Amino acid sequence: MDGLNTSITGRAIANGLLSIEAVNIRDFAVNKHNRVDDYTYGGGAGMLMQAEPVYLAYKSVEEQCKVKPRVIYLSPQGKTFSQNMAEEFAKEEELVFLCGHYEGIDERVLEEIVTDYVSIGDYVLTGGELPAMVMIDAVSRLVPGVLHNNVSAEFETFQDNLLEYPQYTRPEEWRGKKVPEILLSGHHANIEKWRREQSIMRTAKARPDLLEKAELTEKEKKILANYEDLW
Ligand code: 4HQ
Repeated sequence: MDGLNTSITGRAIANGLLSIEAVNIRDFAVNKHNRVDDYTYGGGAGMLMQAEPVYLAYKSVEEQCKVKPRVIYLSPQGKTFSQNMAEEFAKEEELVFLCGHYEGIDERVLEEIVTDYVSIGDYVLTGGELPAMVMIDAVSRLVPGVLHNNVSAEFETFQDNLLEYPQYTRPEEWRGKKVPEILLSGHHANIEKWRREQSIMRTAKARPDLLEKAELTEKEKKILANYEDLW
């Protein structure tokens, strides 16, 4: 889980806020060549991970857990990962991510140990490690103390089913492009109003599917209807 040792998650690990351990299922192979894959019954292309090495690897992890952990299997067949799911998983003390390779894993061991089937999106990868790292990153930043400014985890994108408003830093003018005047006004109420409007407009344009779940005031709905007439 190399990529997680850098940046924000890296610091959280160094500070003892998170710990991430990887277990190699190959170490639990039940044959001489340390193989954990085999042909599929019924024929067809590709290999499958056998039940027993996966089961033994899981049991070795479970042994170290205080309570029976949730076991997340990364698979395109799972429910699509979301911010709401990240919040749910962040409440758990420990999580187990089961990462398959080849064509997947023998169904019987999945039935035995998996509690949650999760996909990170509709595309096919070679293994579950990258999806697991994506989930670990999204869950980690919700763990208290991982982000320095704990407000940002709350107010960011998706918290209200709205995309973020545009943001600017110095200089005030860059290659002829100016920072919107209102942001320099110091009028905080107006700035908040402008940002909220920007968020709503952006979401309407880029992600109308999200906007259906957002809670807009009647006034905001009217503003949006007016803008939509202008597109
Ligand atoms: N996988 N979201 C692992 C994925 C995937 C996804 C394909 C998972 C191969 C063995 N996992 N199997 N998309 O594409 O979670």
